[in-house]
Amino acid sequence: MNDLETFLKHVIEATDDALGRLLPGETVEPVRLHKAIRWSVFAGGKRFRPVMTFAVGAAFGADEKHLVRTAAAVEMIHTFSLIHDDLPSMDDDDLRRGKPTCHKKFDEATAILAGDALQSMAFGVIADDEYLEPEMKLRLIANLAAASSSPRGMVAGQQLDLDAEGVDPRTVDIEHIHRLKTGALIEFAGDAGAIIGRASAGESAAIHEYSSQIGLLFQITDDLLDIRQSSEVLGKTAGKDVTAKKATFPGHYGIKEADRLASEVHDRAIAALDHLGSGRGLLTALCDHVFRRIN
Ligand code: GRG
Repeated sequence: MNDLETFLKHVIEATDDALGRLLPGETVEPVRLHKAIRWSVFAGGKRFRPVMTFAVGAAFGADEKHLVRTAAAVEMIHTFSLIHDDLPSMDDDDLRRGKPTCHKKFDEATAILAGDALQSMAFGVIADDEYLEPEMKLRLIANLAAASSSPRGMVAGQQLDLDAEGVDPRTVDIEHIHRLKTGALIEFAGDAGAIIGRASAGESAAIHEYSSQIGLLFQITDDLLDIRQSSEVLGKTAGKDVTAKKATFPGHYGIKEADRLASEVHDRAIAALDHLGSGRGLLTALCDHVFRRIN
């Protein structure tokens, strides 16, 4: 196992351990709701947003115990978004993380409530962090609220994405949609590592640029994988973007140009790290990993 693989495995374990402790147990009433929450959270995600927080935090020497609650909180918001995105009124998907989606396994009302609860819990998890100072927690909570909502965050991006379905791709600002829908939360995850690691203003700006490019790269590679990879490997229904007439990078630019764009965005993310001194090895490896990812 190389250094990055060891790091990714460690973040998954640390995040899952925290989530296991922070989420209500399956025997706590209402049992159906807590079973649904745990079903979706522990269905086997890559924990990429926690990885961003841990990797950036590590670059600035942050202690893991200062990072783990924020990492768990961002994963709660992400899982909430996946549960709601899969609902019949949105993407109407049966498969997520290789398992039946929350509304398929349980029912639609329970899936809506599971997402709602996860969203609110995330903010409480940061507010109750015993290791972070109140001012830092407020900054993290305000940033997470903006990144996950509207007009500059994930919910705004989801609305724009729904509005763009079936519309002539040439008339759609695809980069803007995905910078909000997928990018904003990944950007938050990176920025949070810099906040907790007490990065300087210059370092924080470099990390913001890096995280923003990684968020975009993550979505471009996601769109390309939707075309190239099997449902089995992805753990979700492959090829869905084309059938649902979604606004995607390959749909907008063609596959060859989307590949070229991914390479350009990868290089921009690496270039952003030029402004950082030491500790950028892991961040460079992470960027390469997103560029070459297979799921
Ligand atoms: C419903 C409020 C609301 C928002 C939904 C992020 C999002 C907005 C929906 C997810 C749908 C989707 C497939 C987006 C494309 C990129 C993406 C975020 C993929 C899923 O994230 P991964 O690959 O998933 O990190 P895992 O399962 O590994 O956590």
